[in-house]
Amino acid sequence: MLTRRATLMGAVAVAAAPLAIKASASEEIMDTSGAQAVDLSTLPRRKVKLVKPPFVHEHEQVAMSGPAVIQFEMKIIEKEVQVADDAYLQAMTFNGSMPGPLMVVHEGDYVELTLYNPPENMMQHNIDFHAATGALGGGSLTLVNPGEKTVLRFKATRPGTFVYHCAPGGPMIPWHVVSGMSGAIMVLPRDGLKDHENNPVSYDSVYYIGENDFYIPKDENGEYMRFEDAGDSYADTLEVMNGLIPTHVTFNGKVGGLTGDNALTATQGEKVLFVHSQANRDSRPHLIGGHGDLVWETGKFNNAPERDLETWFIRGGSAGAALYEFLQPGVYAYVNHNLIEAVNLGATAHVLVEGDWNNDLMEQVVAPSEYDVMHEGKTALP
Ligand SMILES: [Cu+2]
Repeated sequence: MLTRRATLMGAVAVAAAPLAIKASASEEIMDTSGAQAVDLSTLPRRKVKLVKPPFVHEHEQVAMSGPAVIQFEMKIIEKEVQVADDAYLQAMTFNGSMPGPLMVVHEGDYVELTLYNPPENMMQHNIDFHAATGALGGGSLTLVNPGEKTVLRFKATRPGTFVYHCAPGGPMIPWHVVSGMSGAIMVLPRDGLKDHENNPVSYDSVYYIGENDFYIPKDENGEYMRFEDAGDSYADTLEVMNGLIPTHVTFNGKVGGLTGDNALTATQGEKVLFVHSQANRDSRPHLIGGHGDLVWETGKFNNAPERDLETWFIRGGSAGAALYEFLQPGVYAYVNHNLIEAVNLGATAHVLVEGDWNNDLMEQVVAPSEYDVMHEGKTALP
């Protein structure tokens, strides 16, 4: 029988052969068996089924009862995913989606996650919750080999939006993250969100936009390479990763993941909360034709939201939240306002908004038309 550590290194060797992967501190398995037991038997327990982003499971904005143990399940799925018309990724995912699902709880609740690593997977995985305290965010208590499951419980002590991601140690950490293994949790204050003056504020709907940067290698003909499995893709992918220039920057796991048939929808007057996460790289969301009415740029609800933002900054390894009431109908583009990333690399979503045009906010006074070049336009220049 192999020791756990031996199994761990074995799995890494299979995954990354022929590269030698050095053990790092983050691969230590934490022993908490001597700790005093806690009794949560009096707390209610609630099972919540996670849904695929950009959608978010049903939840109360203001908690109607006291703290509970909220039980979630996630399955790690390794599979090839088409991330653009001409590009495929050997993806590693939480629940099969990139990003993984958004979990919503309230401050003071206990998050209890059962994490499955099915036997058909090749890699070891774990989960590091930025919302959690200790043991590398749970990473050193959740390392699961293929065929194993683990249950982690942590207390959600800080309200806000937080990233979670896989972090199985050493160079496996960035690789698993840029292979798709990240998501977010939203810990709401028990009495709900507050505006800049500490007045209660609510949203009519919420979308979770997970941004991913991918590093897909090209062959000698300039075509994106496809691989047998994740292990097969590692060496070539690492070379692109270490150049720090992504080949794709996507919302919802693929170029066009939230446009066309997959576009988001809203109606005039609807207040939409956009939760935006990026586990690895900085981003700068911007809603073209709209604003962030209230923006928790760093995503932490104990801090007052900023108002009227044109663009906000999501630090790599964080999740932020922006609330906007749509005032005009039409197609809005929600982009990463590095416009190269938005237009050429994929970081664009569309929001289709129904309603009646408000000429007071904007009016097309003269439609584009030819003008009299001899007589018009003279006063435009100084
Ligand atoms: Cu992983």
